[in-house]
Amino acid sequence: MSQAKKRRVFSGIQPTGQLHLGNYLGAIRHWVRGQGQKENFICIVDLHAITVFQEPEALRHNTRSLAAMLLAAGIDPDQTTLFVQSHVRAHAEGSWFLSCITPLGRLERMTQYKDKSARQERVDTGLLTYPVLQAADILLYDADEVPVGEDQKQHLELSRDIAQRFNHLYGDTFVVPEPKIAKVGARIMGFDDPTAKMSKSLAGKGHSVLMTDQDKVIEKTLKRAVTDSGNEIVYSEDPEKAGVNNLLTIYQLMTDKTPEQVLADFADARGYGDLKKGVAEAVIEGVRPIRERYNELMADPAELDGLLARGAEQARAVAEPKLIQVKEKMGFGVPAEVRP
Ligand code: ATP
Ligand code: LTN
Repeated sequence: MSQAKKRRVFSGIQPTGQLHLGNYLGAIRHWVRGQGQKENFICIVDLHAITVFQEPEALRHNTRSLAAMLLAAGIDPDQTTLFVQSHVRAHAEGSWFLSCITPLGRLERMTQYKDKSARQERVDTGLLTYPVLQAADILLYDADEVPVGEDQKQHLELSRDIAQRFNHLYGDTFVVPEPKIAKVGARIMGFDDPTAKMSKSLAGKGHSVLMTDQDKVIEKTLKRAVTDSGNEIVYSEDPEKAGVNNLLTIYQLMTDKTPEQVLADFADARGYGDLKKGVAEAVIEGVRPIRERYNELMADPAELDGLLARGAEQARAVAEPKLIQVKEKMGFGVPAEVRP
C-alpha cells in the first residue's frame, strides 16, 4: 500500500540579531515539536534581512549563529531541511516573476511595511517588496502549511493571493498555503513594556530574554519585568494586566502545564516577587541546555557549514524544478544548457 504523502511545512526566520524567548516560544518550539509528522523546511532568510541595512560581518555572524541556535533548540537535520535562503538562487529569481503579478497597492498597505518604513529615514524598494520574496520562499516548495506568529498573517494572505492569481493566469501550479497560527505564545510581550511584542529590533535593557543569556542575566531581567500596581495573579485580557498575563503565559509554555496547574503553582505566592522568581526559574531551566549546545556548535564551524551545505542541496532539489515549471508556464524557454 502506498503511504500518504506527508504535508509540507515551510518556516522562515530572519538572521537579524540574537534570538529571544518570543522567537523560541512563538515559533521555534513549534517547529521542533512538529518534526517527524510532516515534511519540514526551515529557511534562514538572509535576503529578507538586508531589507534593512546589515553590517556585512554582523549578517555573516548572525546567519551562522541562528543556524547553531536552531540546531541547539532541537531542529534535527535528519528530519528537517535547514538551509540559508541565499544559498538557493531560486528564491531571488522566483520573487521577480511573482512581483510582476502583485498589485503595488497591496504592498503599500502592509502593516509591517508601514511600521518599518515609518521608523526609517530612507526607505528602499526591498522593504516594500519583502512580502513577494516571502511568497516565493513558500510557493517554490509547494508548502501546505506555514507556521507563523500573528504578525505574519497579512503576509500569508498575500502569498495565498499570489498563488491563486498565478494559478488563474497560467494554470494550476502552486499549492495555496495555509497559515498556522499558534494560539498560546503567538505574541510574547516585552518585559519592559508588556503592551509591545518582544522583538529583536527593540532589544534594549530589560526588554527580552535572549537564548544566549546567562542564568544571572535572566534572573535580573525577570526581576525588573513591568507588571501593575495590584497583586492579583490571574490570566487576563485587560491591558492593565498585560505584564502578569505575559509572565503566566511564559511560565505555562516553559513548564508545559495547563493554565489551572499554573495558577495552582502560584496560589500561595506573596505578590509579584514570587511570581517573577518562579517564572525566572522555569525560563533558566529551559534556556540553559540550549545555550550550552549552542556554544558547542559555534565552536565547530566545519560541522555547522557541512550541515548547511547539505540543507541547501536538499532545498535546491525541490525549488529549482519548481522554478523551471514557473518559467515555462509564463512563456520562458528553459533550454537544457541554462538549467541549473
Ligand atoms: P524583528 O524585530 O526584526 O521583526 P522579530 O523578533 O519580530 O524580529 P522575526 O525574525 O520577525 O522576529 O520572527 C521570527 C519568528 O518568531 C516568526 O515566526 C515570528 O512570528 C515569531 N515571533 C517574533 N516575535 C514574537 C513574539 N514576541 N511572540 C511570539 N512569536 C514571535
Ligand atoms: N517575514 C517573516 C520571515 C519569513 C518567512 C518566510 C516566514 C520570510 N520568508 C516564509 C515564513 C515563511 C518574519 O519576519 N517572521
